[in-house]
Amino acid sequence: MNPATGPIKAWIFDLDGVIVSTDEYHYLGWKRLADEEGVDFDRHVNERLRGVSRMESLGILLEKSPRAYTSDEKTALATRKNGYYKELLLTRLRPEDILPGVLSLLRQLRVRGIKLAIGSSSRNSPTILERIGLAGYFDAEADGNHITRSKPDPEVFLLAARKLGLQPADCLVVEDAAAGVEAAVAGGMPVLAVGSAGSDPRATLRAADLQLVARLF
Ligand code: B16
Ligand code: MG
Repeated sequence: MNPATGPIKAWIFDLDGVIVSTDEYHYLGWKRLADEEGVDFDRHVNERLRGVSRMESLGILLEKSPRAYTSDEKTALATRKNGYYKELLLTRLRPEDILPGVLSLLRQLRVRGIKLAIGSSSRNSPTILERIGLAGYFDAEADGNHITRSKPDPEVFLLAARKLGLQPADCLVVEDAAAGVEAAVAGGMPVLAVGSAGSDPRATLRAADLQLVARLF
């Protein structure tokens, strides 16, 4: 059977903005850094950071910086923001923060024998899964610690498929970011776009949120 027309055998979930709203904590961390450095930063610019790596996010934030930074200074800035972000993860993040519909959807997919994986750009992915009570839940995890090229490169999703032992075309990616939708398409994978990417024309399927998707089962 042509894998591109065969049944979907796995769902690969982006983490931030799909499983849990850590995107708000990223925003607060970057906003604190930007304010301290005197850089204009708002939620509109923050939308461009969805799904892209920590250093690429910093590069976008510094586009409006009044001064230039050396490479060492940039590394220090990214480390500082990550400290602010981790502080929020460790003090605020709870299992109750899992987005509506997610647990119901995961359970229903499991019952149907569908494999489940994480495909996230975040190096904090293991901490986040631990905090929300989903450590060890997924059949495979691929995150920012395992890759060299961030979304929109497909590396993280291709790695997740490989860890599952499946062809990319047999895995449905679930994404909330334009960079993630682009990555899935580049990897030859069907993609369900939700949330901020919910109207992305490149997506195979689109939905406002996973609560709606869970109700389809
Ligand atoms: P970290 P995802 C991404 O997670 C975030 O959307 C993005 O805003 C962040 O810059 C990136 O992870 C790296 O995160 O600084 O924790 O390594 O959406 O791919 O799950
Ligand atoms: Mg995301």
